[in-house]
Amino acid sequence: MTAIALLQRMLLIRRMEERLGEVVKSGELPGSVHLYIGQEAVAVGVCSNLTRDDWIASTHRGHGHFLAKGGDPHAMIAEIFGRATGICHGKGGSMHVADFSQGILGANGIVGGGIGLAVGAALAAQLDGQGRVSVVFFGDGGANQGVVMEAINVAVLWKLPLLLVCENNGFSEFSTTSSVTAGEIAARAIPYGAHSAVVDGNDVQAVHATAAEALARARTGAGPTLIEARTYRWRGHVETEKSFLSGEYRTEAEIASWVERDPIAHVRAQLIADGVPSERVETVQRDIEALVRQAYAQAMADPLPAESTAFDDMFA
Ligand SMILES: Cc1ncc(C[n+]2csc(CCOP(=O)(O)OP(=O)(O)O)c2C)c(N)n1
Repeated sequence: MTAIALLQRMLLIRRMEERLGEVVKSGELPGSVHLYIGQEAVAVGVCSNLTRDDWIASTHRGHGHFLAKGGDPHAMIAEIFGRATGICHGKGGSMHVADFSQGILGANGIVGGGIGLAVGAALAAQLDGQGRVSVVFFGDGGANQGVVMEAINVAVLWKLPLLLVCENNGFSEFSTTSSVTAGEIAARAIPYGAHSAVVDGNDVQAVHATAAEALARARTGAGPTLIEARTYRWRGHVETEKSFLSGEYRTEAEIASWVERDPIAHVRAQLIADGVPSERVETVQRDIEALVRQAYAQAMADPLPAESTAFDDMFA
C-alpha cells in the first residue's frame, strides 16, 4: 500500500469517528460509542498487510479495525444507527460490526473476546493451507485476560498463523495501564517462545513494517507474534463519560502532548517531505470528507428494520 493509501484509510477512520462523536454529543444517537481517534496508525499499519481472505477479530473500540480491513463505511454507520441496511441488519450495533465476506470476525463487547475467535480462525487457515493469517487486536486491559496466554501457548505449539496486536493506549477504562498491568506486555510472549516486538503505534510505516515481518513468518509456518503498539486514546473511554465521572483521570496537558504526535499529521508531513504536492494531499482529504458525508446522509435516510424481521438471523 502506498503512503497516500495509508493516509486515505487513516483519514477515513478519523473523519468517520469525529462525525460519530458529534452525533453522540447532539443526542442523535442513543447510547454511546468507543472512539478510536488517535490510534488509526495501528489498524491501518497492520491491515495494510492483509488480503480480503485474511481474518481479523477486534474489540469494543472496533470501528477503526472494521474500516481498515475494508469494511463498508455506509454499512458500518447504518449498523451503528440500527438501520435495516446496517452490516448486521441493524441488530448488532457499534460493538458488533462484522463482515465475514471481508474477513472481519467482528468488534466484540467482551474484553479479550476476539482472542479465542482469532485462534480458531488461525487453526482453520492452517488446515485450509491457503496461506491465510488471522490477526487479533486487543487493548492493554485485554492483555490481562488469561486467554492471551492460552492463545500464545497453543499458537506456538501448533505454529498457528496468528498475529496478536496489543494496542497499549495508556488506559483500561479509567485506570492507567501502569496501575493495573505488571511488566512489559510484549515480553509476555517470550517465555512461550513466541516472537514479540514493541512498535511506535503512532507511526503507520513502522507498524506496517513490524506487522509485515510478523505476518511473513505466520504465513510460512513460523508461528505467532505478539506486537505491542504504544499509542494513546485521545477521546474518552466512551463518548458520554463526562456525564457520569465525578473527577478527571488524566490531564489536558497529557492529552495535548499526544495530539502533537498525531499519527495522521505525521504521515502527511512525511508525504510532503517526500515531494508529494500539497494539493494532492488536500484532494485526498476532500474526497474522504465527501465519502463520509455521503455515508452518514445515506444511513440516516435508511429505514429501520421491519418488526417482522425481529426474529430473523437468530440461531435458536
Ligand atoms: C470481560 C469483560 N470485563 C470487563 C468489561 C468492561 N470493560 C469494557 S472496556 C474495558 C477496558 C478495556 O481496556 P483495554 O482493553 O485497554 O481497551 P481500550 O478501552 O483501552 O481500547 C472494560 C474493563 C468487559 N466489557 N468485558
